[in-house]
Amino acid sequence: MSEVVTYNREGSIGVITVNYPPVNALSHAVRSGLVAALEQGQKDADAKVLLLVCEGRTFIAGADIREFGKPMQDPGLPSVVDQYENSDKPIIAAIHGTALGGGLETALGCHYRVALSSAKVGLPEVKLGLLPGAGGTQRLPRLTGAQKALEMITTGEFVGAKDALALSIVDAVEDGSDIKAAGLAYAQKVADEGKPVRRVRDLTDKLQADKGSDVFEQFRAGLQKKARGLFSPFKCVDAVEAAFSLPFEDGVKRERELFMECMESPQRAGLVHSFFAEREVSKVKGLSKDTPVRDIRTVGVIGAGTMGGGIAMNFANAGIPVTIAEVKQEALDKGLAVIRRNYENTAKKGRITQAQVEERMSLISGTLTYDDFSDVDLVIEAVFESRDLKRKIFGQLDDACKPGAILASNTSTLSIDDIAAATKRPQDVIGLHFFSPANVMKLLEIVRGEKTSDEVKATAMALAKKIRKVGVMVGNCYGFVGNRMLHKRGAEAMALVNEGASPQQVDKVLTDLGFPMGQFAMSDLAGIDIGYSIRQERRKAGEDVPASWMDKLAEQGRLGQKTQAGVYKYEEGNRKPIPDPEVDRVIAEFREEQGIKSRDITDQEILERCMYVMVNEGAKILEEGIADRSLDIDITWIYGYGFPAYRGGPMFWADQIGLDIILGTVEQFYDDLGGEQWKPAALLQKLVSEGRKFSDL
Ligand code: T1G
Repeated sequence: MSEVVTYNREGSIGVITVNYPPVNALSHAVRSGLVAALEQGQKDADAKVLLLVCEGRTFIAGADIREFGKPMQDPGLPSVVDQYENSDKPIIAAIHGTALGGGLETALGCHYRVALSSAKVGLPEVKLGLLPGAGGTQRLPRLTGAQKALEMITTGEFVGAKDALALSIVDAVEDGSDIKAAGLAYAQKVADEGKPVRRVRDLTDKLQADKGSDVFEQFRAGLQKKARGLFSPFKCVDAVEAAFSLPFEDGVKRERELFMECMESPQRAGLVHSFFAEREVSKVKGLSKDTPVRDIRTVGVIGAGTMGGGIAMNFANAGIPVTIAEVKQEALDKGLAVIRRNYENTAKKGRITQAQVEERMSLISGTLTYDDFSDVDLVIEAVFESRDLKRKIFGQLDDACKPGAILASNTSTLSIDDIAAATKRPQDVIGLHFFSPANVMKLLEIVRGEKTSDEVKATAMALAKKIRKVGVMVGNCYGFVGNRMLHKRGAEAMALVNEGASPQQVDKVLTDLGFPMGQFAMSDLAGIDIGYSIRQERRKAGEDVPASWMDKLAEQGRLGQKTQAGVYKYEEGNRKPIPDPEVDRVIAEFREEQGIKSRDITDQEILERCMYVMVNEGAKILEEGIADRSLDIDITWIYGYGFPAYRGGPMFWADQIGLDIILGTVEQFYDDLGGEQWKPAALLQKLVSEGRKFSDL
């Protein structure tokens, strides 16, 4: 008897129980156990109906993703689902938690479904680059019709129990939290009423209603924009369409063909890597589940500007009271007004209610003195990038805040160790680098200082989860992980334009790769003056930072979107970047001044120079221990800069290309172009010589 799936009878109800923590995923053991338990139930003459229920926090949450890419072992899930559907005794699935993917498909193979009101169901395979591969694309539309099935399957969004009831995905919803009691009661009702076996595959009325409609063409057209560059959403539509054009058996065959196409696509590999990497990043080297974590009940933020305001919103959203400190009442009032306006705009879009706007605003207060921080558990400094100012503030906070309060900086380029040295509590100092807009972007780079304690690191990681950020622990160096690699890409992009490419050609190569924005459109969004002042600061510090045509734009006051002109021009109230002949003139003038003879540059060269320089820098970041694993770099880029998750992040993407190819190209550029950024990373050379990948580290 399987120990992950058991069978026992309660009265006239045969109970099949799955118990495979953490989420009852359909591993080989679970699939085999389900078949064995079903056979027992079939043979049990005293069992009139069968009940499928799960222990732990959720009903089956899908196929076991850890088995992907390995040889599939029988029984495959489709055959398990078919065996349940072909049972001659009615089977009831009792759903709690999240019935997802193969979990929902298994429930759809049962004859009735009862769910707790807190439960959710969904077919999120598309988020892994797949499609429901155990009959979901054929059974779901038989219950919901084409439109809703297409929406659920191409977005992977979950549906709450009450909506699932309205869509006939479940047959009953029960309040309370005892799923077994709810399941037994419903099963008893089915037995008492002599309800028949009702196979979803035999339901056809919803199919008739949509037969011949153009819903599929309409959906494909809509996906062109929403699913730009993606593979599986379009296969999802093909599979659901088969339910309306083929008999069930043929439809399931068509689904299987399409599923295998998705399973073999590189996008599935990238998305599955991203799925696990997002969970692995929270497991930080040197920390464990036993590392103590401090309770963060109240927070202070210094600076009510764009970053400070956005940061404060994250805490209000999580129900944590936050006080913003400014030097002038006018700046404070302006900052609070911007926060309110952001919430009002979100409410206008229907994403939050007006009551939530007021509730969150009530959690945000302002002050002109650090005396109000005497009892806060955490302060996050978010003033502009001046070393002296930050050090002064941290000295003052050290005096104003209680012992044990954590002092964090949102700095994006300055040294956390240098800032910590301005206090007598370096063990309580850490970097919390938010990405703009801070209340939207999910990435939080958590920058450990030399002296930052494990308790403070663990507290920061736990806090990231609480404010719904993806926290990545990184070391302290110029630009940490994300910006350090971004600066290399930016320098290459500017050099490519110096040499003959246009900004829009460079940007298109990056958006074709899957980034939401190109390098220069992103500079315009952030403000060209930011890069300009960083380059000026580094020149002042004596670094050899080459002159740039972008300096000229900044000096002409073309700062980007905020001045309706930067690398691109912008029409009033429109963020769409428009190439500007004036910029072409500035670039041509700059080339002439510098004696540069421009040349045609291929898209491939742009791709290699912008992306391989990042991979090479990422290898150096790993060598230096600034990132512990290549997946930390992947997640930083996916959640901080929009690197397409279906490519798995820059290091996973490099693995797929082949590190030998990357290294050969880096060496060639080092010969041709020179520059520290093209010096091949020793780790890259080592991995190639050993035939290993970044993901092997
Ligand atoms: N397989 C293996 N492990 C899984 C898993 C899965 N499907 N889902 C979660 N885990 C692990 C996860 O790695 C973590 O492990 C722990 O469970 C808790 O997860 C044929 C082919 C269920 C909503 O896509 O959306 O079915 O880090 O931190 O925030 O058509 O996990 O503790 O070691 O995310 O409470 C379809 C994916 C698969 C669901 C819970 N199913 N999972 O969220 O916890 S494809 C999915 C989730 C499929 C069929 C096809 C979430 C969750 P560890 P967690 P959570």
